Amino acid sequence: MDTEELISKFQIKGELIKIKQNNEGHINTTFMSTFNDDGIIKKYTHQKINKFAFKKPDHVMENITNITNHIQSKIKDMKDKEKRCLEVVFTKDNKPYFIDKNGDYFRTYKFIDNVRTYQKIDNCNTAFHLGEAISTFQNQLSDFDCSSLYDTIPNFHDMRMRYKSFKDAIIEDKFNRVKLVKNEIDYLLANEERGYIIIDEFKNNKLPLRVIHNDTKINNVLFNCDGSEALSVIDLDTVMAGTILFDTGDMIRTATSTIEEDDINFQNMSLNLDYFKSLLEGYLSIASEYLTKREKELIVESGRNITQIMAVRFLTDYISGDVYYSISKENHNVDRCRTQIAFMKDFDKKSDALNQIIKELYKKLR
Ligand code: ADP
Ligand code: GN1
Ligand code: MG
Repeated sequence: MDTEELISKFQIKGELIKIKQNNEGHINTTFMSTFNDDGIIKKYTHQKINKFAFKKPDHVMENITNITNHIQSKIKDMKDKEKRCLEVVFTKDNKPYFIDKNGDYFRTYKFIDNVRTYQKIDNCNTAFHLGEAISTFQNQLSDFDCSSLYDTIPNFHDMRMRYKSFKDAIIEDKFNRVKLVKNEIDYLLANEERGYIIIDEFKNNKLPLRVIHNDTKINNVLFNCDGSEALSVIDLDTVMAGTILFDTGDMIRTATSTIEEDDINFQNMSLNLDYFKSLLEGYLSIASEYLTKREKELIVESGRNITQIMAVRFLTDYISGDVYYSISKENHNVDRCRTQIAFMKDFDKKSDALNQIIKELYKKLR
């Protein structure tokens, strides 16, 4: 079935003018369409849901329709409300997805226009707004019932499970790649125990269960065109119950890195302390109201922790033959892993400074 025919399954009026692919994400296949509806231009986002990552796309879509309805009810009186939350477009037979003859699931959202994403932050204000957007999102879902959410990827940020898969892949070494990434493997194995701090506390109920996004990387946040406001958090496939530290961690990882995740010059990777300060200022301006003492204590660690889980996941994927993340060049997953390791190393060098910054922020907020 071609793209045009797929799009025709959804409740969209008008004449199709253009289709364009978007390659920003690593998981779903995304394309945008433009329609002319009686002289009015309307745009949509269409995605093939990655069935390798999401075994039950119908659960993903049930979560997303419930979450977006919940958020929409909270923003209905706000300016630019159509830019502040994704809106699912249903099929002509009123389903949130269409299944083609191969069993693939497709969904449609209204395209949020006149916005931009960042692959990396280039000033403190943007970092502040990103932090604010993540806590706004968490806050909007703070009264959403966790138990009604499906686990769309079970054990998604479970470091123990990720290390198990990593070690299994090393033993299997299906593609004879282990010898090519010996240094990276050694570094990650040497850091294994520290990586378990957050997941173990979470499993021992020392950290509250909350509705979290689970993929708060910077290009999953839409900003207005001049970057002066972060409007919405998108990519809701992994919204599940978990610890909020997974979100703070991924936001710190992606908003404070000085180079992109897959830059081959990994030696240029470092953590920008000014962006860290602004990001946390924005985040805590809302989140300090609801975080527990222990969550606050672990925020800095969460940045290192999520970076570590990414390094482990990228390297596992490389060793397993690049089956999970989309890649566009040879060794793409190794490049990604190397930037993450470089970030962890710089993080350790700056650990005192990071703790000092957060201590001062908490003092100011008291
Ligand atoms: P993936 O899971 O593959 O990361 P995303 O849902 O994040 O897929 O979508 C990929 C990219 O498409 C986003 O980073 C964003 O640039 C763009 N995008 C997705 N949905 C919308 C939307 N409704 N409006 C505008 N841009 C969107
Ligand atoms: C994937 O879907 P995307 O590109 O926003 C991944 C995240 C990783 C990220 C690393 C469902 O995010 O967990 O942090 O790549 N999403 C999934 O860039 O695995
Ligand atoms: Mg994404």
